Amino acid sequence: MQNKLTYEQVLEWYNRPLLDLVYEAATVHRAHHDPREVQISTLLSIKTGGCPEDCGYCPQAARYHTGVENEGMLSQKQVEIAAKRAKLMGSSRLCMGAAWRNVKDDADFDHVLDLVKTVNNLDMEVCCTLGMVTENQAKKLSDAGLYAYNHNLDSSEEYYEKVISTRGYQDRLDTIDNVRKAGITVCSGGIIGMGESPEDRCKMLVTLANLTPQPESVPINALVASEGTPLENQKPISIFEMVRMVAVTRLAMPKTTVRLSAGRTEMSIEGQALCFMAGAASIFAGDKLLTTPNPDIYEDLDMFDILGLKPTKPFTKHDKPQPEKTADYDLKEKPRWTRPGHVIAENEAKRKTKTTV
Ligand code: SAM
Ligand code: DTB
Ligand code: SF4
Repeated sequence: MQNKLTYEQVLEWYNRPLLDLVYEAATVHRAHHDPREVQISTLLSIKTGGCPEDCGYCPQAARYHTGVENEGMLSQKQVEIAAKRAKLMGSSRLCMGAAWRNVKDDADFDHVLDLVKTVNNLDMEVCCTLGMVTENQAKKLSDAGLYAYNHNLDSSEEYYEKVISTRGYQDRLDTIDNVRKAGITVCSGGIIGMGESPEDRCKMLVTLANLTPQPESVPINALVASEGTPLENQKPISIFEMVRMVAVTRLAMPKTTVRLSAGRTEMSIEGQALCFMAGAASIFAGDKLLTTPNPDIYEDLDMFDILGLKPTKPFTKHDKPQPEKTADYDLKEKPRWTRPGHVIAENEAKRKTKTTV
């Protein structure tokens, strides 16, 4: 049984002098991971824009005026080409994202299941991030060969409701539980720089660290302040906040793969090097994240050369899933996702701008 991590402990780590914290985190990192390896995940948006949710940070929310259009789903051929290119460039994982609130049992989901099979057949780890999923849907993804599911808590429970009104924190936790029950590895992390306090960041890490087992990967994103979203004017976080967050995540979840995620276009190689020293062991690569820019893959490969890093091979930590068909999907299942619907003034203000234009 895993010991419960306390908020006090996490806050104490968070407030340590930076170099003491990095030294401690690097020591823990080297006890559990090969410090020369960094895993590369390539992101691919398979369904962009038009999302019904009101996430204050997201350029894909249909209600804000962000310039991201509602597009159709990528075809199997498009995904296969993107996956092969990513693999050639050193990616061990393809992470497919859809701008959905939750998965529905429809033809689009059947298409996603085919995409999962296609990428798994290329001997890459397949990750999806599709919004909330029920236990049956998670089982179907698992049976198709899904390796990981990304579903971020994004912040503390208290701060979450200041940023999103269309879904609740418990729905996120329930989805993670469904993913876990289906035997898929869990990828869950958050965003810093949304106006949350250090205490909120620590609370989110306590919640993640007290999941049993802990998530296999934790992405730490710096907010990409996108024009038209309620958070468009947020001040960028400093690299030292990112390093601190990575280091505390490393201490809170020693075996987890900490992923240096959105925000790398604003970071120097020196800054990213400090993050790798503090325990980051993965990046999102590809010239785009989902809709916003990311460093060029050749620049990333140069960075790997300079720092003496090598990309992790696929299935280093867990075996390749073998697609199978389980007969026991409970078709009577009815998802009950919540819609808190409280008013967030900043989100409403951005929506009004859109409708009056
Ligand atoms: N719609 C699904 C959902 O929300 O779970 C999956 C896609 S959603 C874009 C996945 C994650 O992207 C979010 O949970 C959030 O952490 C991250 N994200 C979205 N917009 C971001 C931004 N502007 N800056 C940093 N991270 C962002
Ligand atoms: C995660 O934690 N970060 C990625 C991935 N999981 C899906 C997404 C970042 C999105 C940044 C905004 C955009 O490009 O639209
Ligand atoms: Fe939709 Fe996900 Fe963006 Fe929220 S974060 S608006 S759910 S795509």
